[in-house]
Formats: sequence, C-alpha cells, structure tokens
Amino acid sequence: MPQVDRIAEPWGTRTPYGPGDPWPVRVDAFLEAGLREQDVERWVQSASILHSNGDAMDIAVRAGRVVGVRGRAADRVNHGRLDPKDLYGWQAGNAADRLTRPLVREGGRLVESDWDTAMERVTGRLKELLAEQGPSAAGFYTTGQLFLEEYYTLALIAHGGIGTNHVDGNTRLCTATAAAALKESFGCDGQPGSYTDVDHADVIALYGHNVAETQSVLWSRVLDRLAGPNPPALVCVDPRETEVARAAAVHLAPRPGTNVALMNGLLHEIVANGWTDEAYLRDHVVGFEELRERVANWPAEEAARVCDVPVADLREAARLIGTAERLLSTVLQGFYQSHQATAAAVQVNNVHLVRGMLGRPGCGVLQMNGQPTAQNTRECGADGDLPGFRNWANDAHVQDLARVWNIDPLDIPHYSPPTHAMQMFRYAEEGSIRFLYVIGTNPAVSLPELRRVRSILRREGLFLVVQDIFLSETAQLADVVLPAATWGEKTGTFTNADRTVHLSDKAVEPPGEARPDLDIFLDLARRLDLRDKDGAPLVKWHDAEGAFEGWKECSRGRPCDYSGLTYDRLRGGSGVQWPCDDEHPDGTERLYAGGRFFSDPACCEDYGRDLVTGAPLSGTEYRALNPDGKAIIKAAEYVPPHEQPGEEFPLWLTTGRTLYHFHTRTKTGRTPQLRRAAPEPWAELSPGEAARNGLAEGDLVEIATPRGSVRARLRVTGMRDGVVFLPFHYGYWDEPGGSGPEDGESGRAANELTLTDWDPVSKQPIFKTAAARVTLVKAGDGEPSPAPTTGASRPAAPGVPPTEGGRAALAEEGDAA
Ligand SMILES: Nc1nc2c(c(=O)[nH]1)N[C@H]1C(S)=C(S)[C@@H](COP(=O)(O)OP(=O)(O)OC[C@H]3O[C@@H](n4cnc5c(=O)[nH]c(N)nc54)[C@H](O)[C@@H]3O)O[C@H]1N2
Ligand SMILES: Nc1nc2c(c(=O)[nH]1)N[C@H]1C(S)=C(S)[C@@H](COP(=O)(O)OP(=O)(O)OC[C@H]3O[C@@H](n4cnc5c(=O)[nH]c(N)nc54)[C@H](O)[C@@H]3O)O[C@H]1N2
Ligand SMILES: [Mo]
Repeated sequence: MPQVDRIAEPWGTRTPYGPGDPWPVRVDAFLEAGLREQDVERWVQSASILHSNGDAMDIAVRAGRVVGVRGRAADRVNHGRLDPKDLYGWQAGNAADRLTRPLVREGGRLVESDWDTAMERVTGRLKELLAEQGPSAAGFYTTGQLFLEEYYTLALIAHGGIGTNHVDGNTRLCTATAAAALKESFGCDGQPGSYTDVDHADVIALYGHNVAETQSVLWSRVLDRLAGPNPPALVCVDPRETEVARAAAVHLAPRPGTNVALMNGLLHEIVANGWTDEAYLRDHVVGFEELRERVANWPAEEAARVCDVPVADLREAARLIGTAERLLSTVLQGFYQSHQATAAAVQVNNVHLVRGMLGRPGCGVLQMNGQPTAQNTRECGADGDLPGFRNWANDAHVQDLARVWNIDPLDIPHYSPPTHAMQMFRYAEEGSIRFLYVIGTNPAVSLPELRRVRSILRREGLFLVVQDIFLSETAQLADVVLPAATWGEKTGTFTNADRTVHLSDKAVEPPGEARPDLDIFLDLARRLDLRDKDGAPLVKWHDAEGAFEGWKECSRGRPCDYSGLTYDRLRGGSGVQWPCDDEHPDGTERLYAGGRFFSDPACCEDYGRDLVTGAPLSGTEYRALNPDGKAIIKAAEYVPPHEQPGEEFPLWLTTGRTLYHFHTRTKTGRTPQLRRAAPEPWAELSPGEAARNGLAEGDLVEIATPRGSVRARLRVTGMRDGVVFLPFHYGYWDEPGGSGPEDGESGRAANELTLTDWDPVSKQPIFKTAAARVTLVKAGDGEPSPAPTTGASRPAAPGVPPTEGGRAALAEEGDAA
C-alpha cells in the first residue's frame, strides 16, 4: 500500500464517483512503528469515538495492547476510510499517565485509594444528602462519549432510582439544538437524512458546519462527488474561509450571530420565486402561512445588509437551494452555539419542508451531532430527555416508562422540564445542588466563563465526583476521582449522526484498576440498594449485552426502535440504521418517506416552544396547532445578539475546532503526531483586520473580553473582517501549574472569554459570539504562528511553510497506508 501522510493530506487520495453510484472503497490503516499487518494477532470490531461520523474500524491487537487501527471496508458509513484523529488518536489509551486507581481527597490533596473506599465516600455522601434534602441535592453531568448501555443504566439510576430531575450532559453544549430543532419541526428527535444522500444530492448546503475538519470522512465523500461526473454545487455559510468555503459554488461569510436574518432572506427568495412545493405543503405541513408573512419583510437586500454579505451571493445561494432537485443540508455549531440557535436551525428544516425535500434519496437534513455517542445520550435519557424519546409532559409516556422500569410513575420526576446544564451549574453555585457527579466531560475547560466555573467546582459545600480516564483540569478539583476504562477496553454500542448503530467490542484489558463506566454505575446502584416496586433490584442486568437487551424493550414501539437488533447482528458486517424492528428488519435509511412523521400529539416527544422566547407550549396548544401529526413550520423574527462589539471591545469573538484536536485534548494532546500538528493555541484575524490593528503573522497577541483574557500567536487567514477566531482545545493540564490562571492573569483557554448566556429554546450556550479586543503583547520575529497550515487556519499569505511535524513525525512514529 502507498505511504500517505495523513497529517499533511488529511482527506487522502480521491476516489471519484457520479450521482447514484456507490462510493468506492478505500481502506485506511495505521500501525505502530515497525509493525506490519501480519504482525497483528487479532482485529477487534469497533467505530470512531473522536467525532459523530461513526466511521467503522477494526482495532489491531498484539501482546494484549492496541497497536493500530484499520477502516472497515464493508461499513455503510466510511467504506474503509478513517479520519486522522482516528488513525493516530488510539495511542492515548496507552499513555503512561492514564488514571489506574481511584483517588480521594485527604487534607486538601488527592491521594490514591481503593474502589471500596472511593465508592463508599460517593454513596455515603449521596445517601446523607438524600436523607437531608432529597433528590434535588444531586446532579449528574454526563457526556456524549459513553456507550448506549452506560447511558441507559445511568438514566435508570438517576431518573428512576434516585429520582432527581438534574440530569444533563455536555451534549447541552453540543447537540441540544439538533434535538430541539428536530422536535420543533418533526415532533421528535431523529435524523431525517442519511449519509447516502451525499451520493444523490445535486446541491449540498452546509450551515455553520466545518465538515472538512470535524467529520473529515464525510467530507472525503463530498470531495469524491466533486471530483466525479455531474458534481453537486455546495453552498457554505461560515464567517471563516474553511475548506468547505473554498470548494463551494457560493460562500456566504455572514457577520457572526446573524443566522436567522440570513435564513429569512433565503426563505424570502424561495417563497417569492415560487420555488415551493404546494402539494407537499398542503398534505404534510402546518404553519406555512405564518412563515410566508414573516419572510415577506426579509427581501434579499435587507438580509444581505444585516448579515454584511453581497446581495448577489445571497440571491445565488437562494437560487441554488430553491431550484435544487435533490437538496441535502447539514447544520452544526455555527448555528447551534448562538443566541437564536433553534430558531436558525429550524429555518433550515423549513427550507426542506417548503421544498418538499425529505424522505427521498438526496433529499435530507442532517441536524448534525458532534460527539460520537451524543445520539444515545438523547435516546436513553442521560441528558435532559426521557428514555425512548418519551415526552415528559405526556402522562401516558411517563406511565409507560414506569411500566418498563416496574416503578411508580410518581417516582420519575416530571413536574417541570428537566434541569438544563447551565441551570445545574447555577444551582451548584447557589448551593442547592450539593453533590455533582461529572462523567466523561471536562467542564473546567469546555463550559463558558471559566473563572466562574472554576469557582463553582471549587466550592466548599459541593461534593464533586469525576469519572475520567485522565486527571483532567476538572478531575484535579474533585473530592473523588474514579478511573474509567475506555474505548477498546469495554464493550458497547453507539449511534452516529445518521442513526447508524455500531458495536464496539472489548479488545484489551483496561490499565491498572480502571473499570468500564457501566461497571461503575452498576456498583453505584448496588451500593445505593435501588429497588423496583416489587422490591427486586432496579437495575436488572449485569453486563453490556444485558443492558442492550433492556434498552431494546424500552425503545420498542418508539421512533428509535432497536428491538430488531442484537450484538450478533451488529458483528461482522456493516452498522445498521434505526428504527430496526419487525417491520424494518434491515433498518431504515431515511425517515419521513411519504410525509409521515412522529408528530402525532400522542406520539411526539415534545409539544414545542416559542422560538423567540422559549416559552413551552402545552399539550392542548400543540393539539390545536397540529392535530393530524404533520410537520410543523415555525417562523422566527431575527433578534441581534445581546452582547455587541463597541468601542472598548470592537471585534466579534468566535471559537471552534481544528482538524487535529478533539476538544480539551485529553486524548489528541497525548498523541505525538496530532500534538505536533497543532502544538499550541493561536488566534485568527483577516488580513484587513490584522493590518488595521498593526498586527502580523506570528505576533503574540492578547484577546480580551469583559470576562478575561487569553494569549496566543496570530495567524492571518482568509476569514471575514471584524472577527477574531480562537480554537477552544487548549486548557491547562499540560501546562506548568495545571488547573488554570489565577484571577487577573491571562490564560490560554478560549472559554476564559465566553459569556454565560444561552439559546432560549435549546438552552445551548453561546460559544460563537462575544465582544472582544485584540492587542499586541510582543511582535513576532518573523516566525509564523504554529497553527496548522491545512483547513481553515491555512495562512492567507503565501510563503508560510507547512506545519512543522507532519511528515517528520510520521517517519519517526510508524507507517500510514
Ligand atoms: N477535529 C475535530 N472534529 C470534531 C470535534 C473536535 O473537537 N475536533 N468535535 C466534534 C464535536 S463534539 C462537534 S460538536 C463537532 C463540531 O463541528 P463544527 O460545528 O463543524 O465545528 P466548529 O469549529 O465548532 O464550528 C463550525 C463553524 O462555525 C463557524 N461559525 C462561527 N460563528 C458562526 C456564525 O455566527 N454563523 C455561521 N453560519 N457560522 C459560524 C466557524 O467559523 C466554524 O468554522 O465536531 C466534531 N468533530
Ligand atoms: N469555546 C467553546 N467551547 C466549547 C465548544 C466550542 O465550540 N467553543 N464546543 C462545545 C462542545 S460542542 C462540546 S461537545 C464540549 C466538549 O467538551 P468536553 O466534554 O469537556 O471535552 P472532552 O475533552 O471531550 O472531555 C471528555 C472527557 O472525558 C474523558 N473520557 C474519554 N473517554 C472516556 C470514557 O470512556 N469514560 C470516561 N468516564 N471518561 C472518558 C476525557 O479524558 C475528557 O476528560 O465543549 C463545548 N465547549
Ligand atoms: Mo460537541
């Protein structure tokens, strides 16, 4: 196999194909230095956990260690391809500083302990608080990175056993808006589209989604269509010049925070030009009249003015979208992490509804996920949802869940909407949540306004449990740290952004005393002696497959029906898309074929909200709005972001990702190739903005907002004027000192700068807009900033050499084929 440097060439070689043809196979693999395929003793089936694409792979095992990975040719998602993070990132599992023993706080310091002591401290404190204050004292802050079996078990323990309403995850920061937008438009969560829509589409529109860097294998699929006959036209909406923008027929680079204005302008053009599907609207949709009236006030000129984009480009984008025969749209954080997140994401659904573009090949919406298993958190109820997409406001749904769990319906809290993450941290700050169990997430780097977050996590009265695989910034603040086993060391299933379910089998033993998250939850349930209404143990399974069988019963008859799946069915071939039941034994490629939705009042997961205020609708109001279970069009007025640039803070701050790192880098920062590809934080400005501020490539700058400041070296890129971009990956665990700056000092985490505010509907925090200023700390010496030279951080000016560490690192570390 030819050697390919997948740091320098992240998307690899092209395998062009035409509309409706199968995407050719290309198998990517990477093995530890010196090893060849014949040296591998076993290949163990799994899929990616460093993004939501669900790329299937086999884990190479030799002498009881993971030594590499290889893409699975037979899988429907990736046809053998792997993302650079997946090719190299598994090495972090073998890192010498994995947590291998429980830690407990003694005299202010974390010291090594044993499982019995650590778990008794956890359950001892929890029981005390339950006796004293009741379930409202306890909060669970979970993740989008565990397995389905773990979420379902945790949901049962927290909702059904302990009975707290305070269960949410980092998925609130991530895909809360995807779920909310799907509920608003279709009555229920669940991705309408399929990745195979890329194979058929003639127009692909990407809204605030840098897919080239964040689901790089999906981008390879798009690149292969672009390289083949009759390629699709791309529309990109992103203030930065991403790879997507470079490949697009039209790139709209709006002023941050103006997405709703932009969508209203596009919808105005579509309606005004008569590009609507009247029969579809009549038969399958409610709410179109309100939209027609709303967008009447948004002629292209007005939208272009508010968004600061050329009106001709906006018109051209509307024409492409409005006249497409097979339109695929994807939406992600540029829309979701903003002040009108759900309102904006819903307008993308509206485009598909007015054009009747759903449920057919090439006609899909992907309200994307980000984390690998975010979909399962939502399905299983380990975030602010009830398991099986059940509606907390529908008593029949709560009763049905109580039947599955054999408990009293009153034991499942459903007196008010589940507490969202930002509210949970507020309760912890005020002292009403006194026990916080944090699993698989690192809020001390990933939540907004870190100075405040650190002070909450450090509070005297808060008992903090952290379950992680490394001593993260958050774990350093814990009272008890529980060492988890991770991917490759445990078995379970998970579901990607196009509803494909994959099995991930255990390949090796976890290090030291680390335990699978599932085993820790089962131990917790045992020690709390949780019982059902007949006095039998509440949690009725003892392993992952047992939990999966339990989940199948819970999902039976619901939209996310897994009842037709088994572990055996998921072994050997491709992943399978839910619903998979008696009626659909091979799974379901697209939802909503024939205009049938899960939005009947008796079935729907949510009665919806007002898009501008977030006020919830009652069941009665929903029934009046949508008695026949059609799709719902909801219009929204544009409202500017609350925090606007001004004299003191003249720029828009926006934050996001690079191809080479995953979040707070606990894994990718411990992977030599990835670390070298993006070794330290940087800040991006456009050439015009840099010149206006007297700044140049490589200068050390300080970025400040009313919350704090960060230092980084400047990269001048092709993005729009008036914006400064920071990657949010860099925290403090690999810095001297460890857990963050003292008051008044500059830090390096982007979230020192972000604000405590959220979308009123999805409650997703705002990471994409804030008012900021950039000032020079020290002029550079002519050396460029060490930001990656691929992707959106590619330098605007020629002559900056490729990122140090690409080819050289590979030659040292091993072979990529
Ligand atoms: N390499 C890598 N891949 C990942 C991850 C990772 O950490 N690293 N994380 C995974 C996860 S959990 C997630 S959620 C996804 C996120 O995947 P993406 O959403 O693709 O990533 P982001 O970089 O957060 O944001 C996307 C784009 O939004 C643009 N943007 C900023 N402000 C605005 C705005 O006001 N309007 C519009 N239209 N666009 C704007 C930014 O310029 C950016 O290019 O990635 C997943 N994949
Ligand atoms: N400024 C800004 N902030 C953001 C974003 C942004 O775009 N800009 N994006 C937001 C988004 S979309 C997301 S998803 C979040 C991500 O933010 P986090 O969830 O805080 O980031 P991670 O680094 O993925 O944290 C996961 C933690 O789980 C641990 N872990 C890994 N595997 C396992 C396992 O198997 N078991 C257990 N128990 N632990 C494990 C890791 O070591 C790590 O400490 O950040 C959000 N914050
Ligand atoms: Mo995310």
